[in-house]
This record gives sequence, C-alpha cells and structure tokens, in this order.
Amino acid sequence: MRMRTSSRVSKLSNPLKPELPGGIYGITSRDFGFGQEQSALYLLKAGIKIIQYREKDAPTKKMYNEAMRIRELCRQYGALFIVNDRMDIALAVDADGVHVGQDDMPLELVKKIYGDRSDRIIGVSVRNEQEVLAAQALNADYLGAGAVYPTSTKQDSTSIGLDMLARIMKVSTVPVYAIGGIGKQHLKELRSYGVYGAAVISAMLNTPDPEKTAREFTDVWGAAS
Ligand code: TZP
Ligand code: MG
Repeated sequence: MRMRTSSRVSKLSNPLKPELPGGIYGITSRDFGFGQEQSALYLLKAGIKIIQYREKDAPTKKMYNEAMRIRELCRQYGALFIVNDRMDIALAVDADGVHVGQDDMPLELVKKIYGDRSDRIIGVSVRNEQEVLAAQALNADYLGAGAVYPTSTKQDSTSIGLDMLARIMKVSTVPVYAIGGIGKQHLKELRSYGVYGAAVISAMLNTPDPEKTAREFTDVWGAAS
C-alpha cells in the first residue's frame, strides 16, 4: 500500500476562495425514504462541513427550491454548499460552487460562466491521470476520484480501484476526495493514500440513523490520521 500524506496538496491558489474542508464530504440523496433536504440536515447535524446537492432527475423548479433550502441550512451550519452538475441551479441559489463530471458542462464553460466570480469552488470528477492533468490545467479547485470501490449508487460507474487511486494521487496537486462505495471500514486505508477527504452517499444515508452514522464517519476519519 502506498503511504503518502496530503502535504503535497497545494493551498487553493486563489485567496478569495473559501478553504475546502478536509475529511467527510456529504452528498445528498432522495433514494432512502426521506427527502433531499432531510438528507442534508442529517449530514449537517453530524458536523459535516461540505455538502453537495445531487439530484439527477427532478423538475428544475423543484431542484431550485430544494437547493435554496439546503443552501440556507448549509449557511446556518457553517458548511460549504456545492451543486452537482447543474450550473444554472448553482448560480440561481448562489451556491459556493459546482461539481462537474466528465460528461457534464466542460470546465472551460463553467469558468466562463462564473466569469469574475473567482471565489467560487469548482470540483471535477476524475477516473485516471489524464483527467487529473486536464482538470488541473484549467485550475479545478478539487477532484473527486472514483468510483474507488464498487457501488450501485452510480449506475454507469465501474470502480477504478486503489491502484488507480494511487496513480491519481501521484499526479494530483489539488485536494482529492475519494468517492464510490466508501464505508467506514475504508477510511483508514483511503487516508493512507493521501486523499484529502472521502465523499459518501449510501453508507451514511442508507442506514436507520443517518445522523449517527455520519457522525461515526467523521469520528473514524479523525481517528485515522
Ligand atoms: N461518483 C462516483 S461514484 C458515485 C458518484 C456520485 C456514487 C457514490 O455513492 P456511494 O453510495 O457512496 O457509493
Ligand atoms: Mg455529474
């Protein structure tokens, strides 16, 4: 196993940008018997300081309303609020940033649309070194690497495995959050690869007590340093 600390990770280049919270990155879902807003609330109450609103299939008006409410909750709890995929929603609710995958809006366009809003955070999903280098060349603020482990949450995703994660870590110069199939039992291992954080959906939300489970994740992450 590769041993590496995150000391090589450079500070965000733009001092206007808020500092990215390391550790557990919470992603909302409506797949587990409660709504998007409630999922965000569980994660925030557990102390998670970066939340992504992820909604793949809802009317835009509903997304806007949900994102607005979650943005307010994030402000209340002092957490950063990122919108997945939907630049329009991110702008409409004045989110702290947006996260785009390789098939979403290209990073060049995200930057163009943000224009002089250089205080906004842009995250990019990556699966290999080439995608890391391309995202970094355009000054992505952080990377989401994965799926590291097998997951059924993202249907079109095959896992890249720990060897590819190690290769990604070798070329990355910005914070990397591992994502995909992550359970509590993986956090220590992931930290040993030097990741900045771990983004988790089902293992925190698809449980009888998501707030308690999410808190356990943050505790285990903290203890695994
Ligand atoms: N991107 C890569 S894997 C994944 C996303 C959004 C799903 C992560 O969900 P889970 O339930 O934590 O595996
Ligand atoms: Mg996407």
